[in-house]
Amino acid sequence: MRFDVVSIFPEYLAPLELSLIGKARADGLLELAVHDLRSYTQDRHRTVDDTPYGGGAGMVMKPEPWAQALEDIAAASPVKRPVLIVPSPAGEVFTQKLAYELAEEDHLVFACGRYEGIDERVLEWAAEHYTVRPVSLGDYVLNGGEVAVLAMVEAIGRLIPGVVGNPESLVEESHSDGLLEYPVYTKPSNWRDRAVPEVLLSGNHGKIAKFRREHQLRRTAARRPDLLDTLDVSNFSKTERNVLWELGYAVEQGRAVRRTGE
Ligand code: JDH
Repeated sequence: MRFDVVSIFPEYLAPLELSLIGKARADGLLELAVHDLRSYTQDRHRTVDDTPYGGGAGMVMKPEPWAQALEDIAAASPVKRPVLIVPSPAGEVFTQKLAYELAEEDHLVFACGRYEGIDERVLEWAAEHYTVRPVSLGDYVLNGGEVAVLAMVEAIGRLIPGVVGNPESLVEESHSDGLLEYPVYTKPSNWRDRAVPEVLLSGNHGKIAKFRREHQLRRTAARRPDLLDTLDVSNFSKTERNVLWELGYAVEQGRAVRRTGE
């Protein structure tokens, strides 16, 4: 897999050289290049922004340096139509599902905007060479695309075979069931007067699985009730349904529905 990142702050992407992704690069599992957008400018001031047509606060990124950068990168692509990811507060939300989808690609190019974003015509024009995907990291406002790219490259990169040390953890993840994780513990078994839940020391694997499942459901109901609303619970066991009931949910037509007054 090849990654190219274009940014006016290439130093911002330095963490990609470290840890998991840096190791995968060193092992030849993925290639990554960071490009300074200013190196594609033609004027002596290396200008990348200008005032917005229609008025308003802030500046907009000029199209010409972007076209030059994206043209050069597309020309050097190992594939016919690379995917251009454009981080944007107005993009589709980046999810684990999208990470899996993008991990199948051979070439991903990331265009990091700053200021109020990139002139919209760049995205229209880029569709001639790329599959263009405006993507948002989530519903909050960042100052530019760089932080989003750090998160996306890490989430996608770790799905490439060989990048994550223990492939079992990936298999477990891909079977993850739309619920939050159960809590985890390690030694010492007593720490500052807090004991690890006894069942986890019992060696009874049936009871341990039941305990973990119950806590997944509890956490999800408390922190992410939105996940329960869309979950298919038609295959839930009697025990799982009982936990849901205690959390205030009934099962109706394969869905968990909040119990009201009676
Ligand atoms: C790329 C520039 C800064 C800030 C306008 C938008 C009111 C526009 N999840 C994510 N949040 N933010 C980004 C992101 C931000 C970026 C760029 C990605 C390039 N910026 C910027 C504010 C606005 N603002 C929100 N509206 C409610 C108007 C750009 C991101 C990702 N991925």
